[in-house]
Amino acid sequence: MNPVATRLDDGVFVIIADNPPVNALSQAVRDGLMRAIGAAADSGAACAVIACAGRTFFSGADITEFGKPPKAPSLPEVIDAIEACPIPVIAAIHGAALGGGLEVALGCDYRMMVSSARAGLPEVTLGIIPGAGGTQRLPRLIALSEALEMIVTGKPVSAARALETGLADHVAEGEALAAALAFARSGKLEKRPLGARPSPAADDKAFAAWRGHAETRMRGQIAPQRAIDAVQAACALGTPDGLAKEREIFLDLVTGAQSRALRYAFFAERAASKIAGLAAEPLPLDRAAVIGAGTMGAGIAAAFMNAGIPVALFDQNPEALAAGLARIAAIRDGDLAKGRIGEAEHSRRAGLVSGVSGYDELKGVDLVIEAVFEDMDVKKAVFAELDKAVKPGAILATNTSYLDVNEIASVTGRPGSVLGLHFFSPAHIMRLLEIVQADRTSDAALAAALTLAKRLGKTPVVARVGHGFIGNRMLSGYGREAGLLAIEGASPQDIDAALYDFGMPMGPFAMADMAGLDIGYSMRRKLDPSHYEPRATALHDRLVEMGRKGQKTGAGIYAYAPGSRAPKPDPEVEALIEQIAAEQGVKRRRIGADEIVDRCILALVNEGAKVLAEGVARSGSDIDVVYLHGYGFPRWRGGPMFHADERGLKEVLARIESFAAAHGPRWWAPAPLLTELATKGGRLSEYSS
Ligand code: T1G
Repeated sequence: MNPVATRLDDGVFVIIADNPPVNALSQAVRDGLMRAIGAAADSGAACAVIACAGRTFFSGADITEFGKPPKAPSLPEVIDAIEACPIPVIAAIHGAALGGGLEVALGCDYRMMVSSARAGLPEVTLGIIPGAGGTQRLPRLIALSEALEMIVTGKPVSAARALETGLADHVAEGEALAAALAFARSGKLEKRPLGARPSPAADDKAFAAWRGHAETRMRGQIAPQRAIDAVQAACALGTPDGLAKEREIFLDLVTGAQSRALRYAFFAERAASKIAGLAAEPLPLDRAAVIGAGTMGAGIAAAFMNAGIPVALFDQNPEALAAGLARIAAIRDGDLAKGRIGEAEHSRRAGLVSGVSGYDELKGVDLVIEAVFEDMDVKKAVFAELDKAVKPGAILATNTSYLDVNEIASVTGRPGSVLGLHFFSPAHIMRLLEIVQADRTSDAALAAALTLAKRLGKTPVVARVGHGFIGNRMLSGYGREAGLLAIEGASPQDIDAALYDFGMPMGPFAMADMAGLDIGYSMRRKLDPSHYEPRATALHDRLVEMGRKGQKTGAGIYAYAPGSRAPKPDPEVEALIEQIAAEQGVKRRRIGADEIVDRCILALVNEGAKVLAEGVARSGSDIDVVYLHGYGFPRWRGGPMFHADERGLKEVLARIESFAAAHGPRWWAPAPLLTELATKGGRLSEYSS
């Protein structure tokens, strides 16, 4: 069925595409557009309008077609046909004109946007560049520096900004097609193909500035640099040669590892919030409360405030409550100062937050999130009180990062309404939300948690109960290997540098100093020794006992100049490491970056395969979403599971077996699922339990 309809509307040839859910430019749509523009040329109409039905203008090429044999007509052919159409063509943009969608609009002679619409070229976020003229036509329409910003960052612009830069010719209120028809009849339109315009003047300063931006802010990614190559070609070559150069770069990238990983991440995120067969009535989420006014509690309450959900912050300690409310106010004031929100939104948000100290004040809330001290007895006491105080049917959630949610639920009379909502600090910023589905959590509560995640702008991943759930359980192996490597001979700064170069946002030692070495110290004292390797944290424990807790005390694994957060290697720590190695009878050796990366990253992979086999994670792609959104794993590697698949599970298994031979089976015995997939074939990222 042709998803593109046409009609003649009082002298205007109207073309409407309808390809739910987001009008991706599938082969059928491209074919329909090609036929429609041919008909427009012969229609005798004064001009044509291209619009889309549904919630958005074209959202870009159909990503599901990538990696498959291309099907004619190609998008560049369609856009060339639009540009060559003898009558002026207007793009009527609502929702978002993204990627190929904006490129279609650039093939038109005029671009009309409704005020709520956005326009962007997000291709670099998929590891590619605009491949249908975007890098050639956009710099012929708007200033080179503005074109570079859109193409290199991939960030869309608002209709207002598009009007300012000249990307949009007209911005209107109301329905896009009606506004475009009014624009079409508002005056004499003319053909003004962008491809016929002269090449823009090169600006080497702008090129250098954006190459620097890409190097620092998009470290490790190939596409942003190649996108700049394509824009430079627009300045150096005429349109046909420039388009050919762009296409060559696009085709080179679209078959590359980084694009495969980034497209995988795009679909993995969307799959994570879909639970097959979860049919449940949506529960109300109109009022929330957060128990515990510490850093996490205040951050979680701020996330609700920012999402427009009234939230009561609860703490029985008046000083703690005041400090928590002040923390939330500081977040709000910071957003105002940085221009992220205006005065009206600032005061609206202030009105959403209240402070309470009595359980009886929680009667009317729909959802409570407990964020008190990470101690089972404390949490049980709180849940017993909540169960009495909060109305029937309200959801009781715990923000615990490790503890058994089934055990917490057991002290309530409503286990069906109990689950984990594990936020990552800072809770109002980090996208990841681990939703811990306890054994008796009802479908209604789980569905409500998924809805809540969407309202909070979080990326949810459902985990089952298990020590540390998904992310933190795997992270313990990563930290363990870093700790052992430091004793075995790699310096903390070498270990941090190797993992930073791999693409992690920060090395494990710098991260430990930032979080505070005392956090792990106090947790290990409560942990079952089977959960960790004391040799790996001997250094951390010694430092805490010396009062060196990390950045907050000006010294930890690294030294910090007063007022500075820049880690500096400390000879005193290096001497301490030598001493601990001697005590452990470890003969230190030189250790290269490859072994450092493999020991830490494959520890994640091996533990992830166990998490997967136990059903604590539903799928390998869920595990990857946890690591992309909760731990800063480089997105252009897809996540630990996808990374292992791309490396080859046979090679990964052989490497892990070599570590088992060298360091013993306790931590390095290969996960049975990894052995199975490596032997029989299969991919961790495609496995689901
Ligand atoms: N192709 C195929 N499917 C897509 C798609 C696309 N471009 N965009 C979204 N979907 C699916 C998505 O997987 C989900 O499926 C459903 O639509 C709803 O999406 C030549 C080569 C448009 C802002 O990068 O940013 O053009 O899970 O949940 O939150 O130079 O989708 O329901 O089965 O995200 O309202 C460039 C990608 C492509 C835009 C809507 N375009 N999409 O967000 O819904 S490359 C993009 C988005 C390109 C050219 C190059 C968002 C959205 P399911 P959703 P949403």
